[in-house]
Amino acid sequence: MEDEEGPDCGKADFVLLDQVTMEDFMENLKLRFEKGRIYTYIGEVLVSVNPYQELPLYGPEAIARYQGRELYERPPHLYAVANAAYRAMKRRSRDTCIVISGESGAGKTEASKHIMQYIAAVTNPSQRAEVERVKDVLLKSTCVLEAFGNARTNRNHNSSRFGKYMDINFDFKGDPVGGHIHSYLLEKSRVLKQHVGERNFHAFYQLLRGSEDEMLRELHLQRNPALYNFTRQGAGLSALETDEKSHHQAVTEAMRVIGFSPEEVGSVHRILAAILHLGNIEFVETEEDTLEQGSLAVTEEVLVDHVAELTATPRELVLRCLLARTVASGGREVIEKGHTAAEASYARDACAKAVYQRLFEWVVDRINGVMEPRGRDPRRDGKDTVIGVLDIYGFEVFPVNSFEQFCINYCNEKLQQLFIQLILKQEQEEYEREGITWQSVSARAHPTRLWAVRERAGKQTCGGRPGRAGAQQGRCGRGWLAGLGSCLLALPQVEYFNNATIVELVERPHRGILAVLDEACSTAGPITDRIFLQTLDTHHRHHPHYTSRQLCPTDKTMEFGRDFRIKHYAGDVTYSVEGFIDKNRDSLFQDFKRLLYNSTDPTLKAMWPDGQQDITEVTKRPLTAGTLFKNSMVALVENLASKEPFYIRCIKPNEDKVAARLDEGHCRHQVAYLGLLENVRVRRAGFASRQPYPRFLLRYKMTCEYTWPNHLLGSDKAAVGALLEQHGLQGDVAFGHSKLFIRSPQTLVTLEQGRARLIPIIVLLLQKAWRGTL
Ligand code: AD9
Ligand code: MG
Repeated sequence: MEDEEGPDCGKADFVLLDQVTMEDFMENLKLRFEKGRIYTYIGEVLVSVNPYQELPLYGPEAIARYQGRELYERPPHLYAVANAAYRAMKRRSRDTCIVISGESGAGKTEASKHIMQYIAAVTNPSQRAEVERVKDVLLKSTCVLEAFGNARTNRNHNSSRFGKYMDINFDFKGDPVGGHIHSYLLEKSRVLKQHVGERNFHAFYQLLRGSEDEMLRELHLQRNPALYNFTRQGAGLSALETDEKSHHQAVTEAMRVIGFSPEEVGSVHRILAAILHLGNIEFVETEEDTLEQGSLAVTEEVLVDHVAELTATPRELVLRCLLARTVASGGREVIEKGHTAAEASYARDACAKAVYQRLFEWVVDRINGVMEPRGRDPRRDGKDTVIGVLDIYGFEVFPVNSFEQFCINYCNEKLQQLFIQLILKQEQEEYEREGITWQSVSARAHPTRLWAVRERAGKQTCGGRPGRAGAQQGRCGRGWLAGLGSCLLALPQVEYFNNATIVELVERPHRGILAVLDEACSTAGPITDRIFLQTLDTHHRHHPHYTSRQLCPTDKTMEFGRDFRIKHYAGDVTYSVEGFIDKNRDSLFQDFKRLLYNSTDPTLKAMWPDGQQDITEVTKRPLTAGTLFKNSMVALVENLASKEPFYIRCIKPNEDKVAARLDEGHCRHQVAYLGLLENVRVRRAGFASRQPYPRFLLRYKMTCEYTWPNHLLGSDKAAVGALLEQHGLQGDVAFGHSKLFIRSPQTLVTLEQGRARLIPIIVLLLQKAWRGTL
């Protein structure tokens, strides 16, 4: 593959580095980036650096070059990983998944789109109509989800503000026959508030700037986003030069192709408009105290008219929901309690957020309904296999971090755990499949564990003891025939940080941060974020990954009674507890739910099934946002763990989103917290390289008299044995059923050098033969 890339492009696989140090790693990453080689492997893990410019790497021709090839046959690429996941799924009928991780702006969503495009391009050669339909929906769904779930942030102009996991179902022919999207934790607080320079979700601006005049009139909207509280705060309006109108058309067209009816699209637009009007409603305390409304009034009644009209609900009820709430006061008795202005503003905001969230979830459900595999009978059609693609928010640290960052960073801890487990497990499984016995001293000490993993001062080690490898090599080295059987190897230890303790800190029953938060939320009477923080301090005062100003009074970077800090695997993050309880409760007055359930707009009504209940029937406390998120993370990790994983680790080259600039400090940090060096070490500790016998022969057969130009040794495996024996390299390899496992990168280097010496001679001979002068 390096031949194809050109001579000075560095190592296409970090495993081949001479030494595994941060310096060597960065040097290779930088060299490759400068040459436009944004992809590099660590074994089967793909490291990708966002180029922030269009590179000629994608499209039908590039897809054709990767289609059906083995991972290492071509230069590292997303297409190669997509192809490997697809082939693994097809060959072994095993579910696979592609986990894409990295910080905001590192290129995860773009990567997921290239993967989808690859899969769409290489499937359905027979052009079956149903499969084409599914592919269309899969591709078009991205555009719709981005409109509703993405926003401009300071770190990324098209930042996904939700996590996305998409399953694609394949039939026995390997054609996509359906799919399912799971979305995680939409950042709905963005509907109300945006930081300086940021924007609300794209859908609002697309509606305002992209709609025809007549439609805007019908929605009682004006074109200028600066006229609406929810779209003017971040002032990131004019900075974006994209053509909102064409986006609006593209999204509307995508919705049509997916199967949204014109009525549904109309409802979606009306709901967005209603949210914008809702955001402009203000409250004033009045002198008069009317029986219906207490002493509160809205400043612009016409806005209430608009909200009522657009949500197809009675105006008086909308007004009542905004100004008061009904409370069950024991038994079936119900009383109405007027809001203060502050309570009314809070209720309005809660309603706006909830309406947007339900809209987003409805859009996802609607797409899922269309993608559900149709008319499939497992007895007749066989079981579908699945490729899952995970594009989920990366680790986040802002000047002020709240409940959302806490959840996002917890999600990253979970995924990091999975990465540690899977990378080890995957290696183990491949050895088993290939009939190579893995054995290490510590593994025997802990027979229940797949790999030997030992805790040492917060670090863990995997593999056996150094020194045994030499002994094992000796055993393999008695002759290539001896090596053809199973081969015992023990591996040097690789240290890596196991973050299980941080995951525990967050999710442990009763004492974990989420459990303490839930308990605070269920406490009757006034409970403050500050009390929640005090309870955390009591429970975790000795935890090595937890601290607060109370526990560490000299640390002035935290505020008393407001901040706690978690030492995450990716770095320290200080969280402000302000709003934690409220965001975790995530409650909306039942009056709003009932109001919207009773809408005469069937689309809106369908989003509020829980509005059926009367306030007196609402007895059960709904699960909190934190618990729901934790449950969804546990389910996600279980799901991923059941599949064969492929990893894409995305790196953001600089903070300024500029092309062709790789800031070393910025990248080093990402390389460190993504655990990439450990990944290289684990890979090298086992086998640096593995190759199917035919491919190995194809590449190196010219270096051995028994194999060039063709061998007569019965099998490719035997021929590879002869080749290695001739080079005296047989001690450094293990022979699997179908693959050769090469332990040290040096062996590969020796073979490569031998090949490089011979190639000019062979070319010369071929040229002479061609000219007939031989
Ligand atoms: V976030 O967590 O959703 O905020 P992502 O998803 O990691 O983030 P995204 O894929 O949206 O980042 O990439 C950010 C921007 O980088 C894109 O809008 C492109 O302008 C740019 N980008 C990313 N990958 C590529 C690429 N392969 N080629 C060219 C790219 N530009
Ligand atoms: Mg994204």
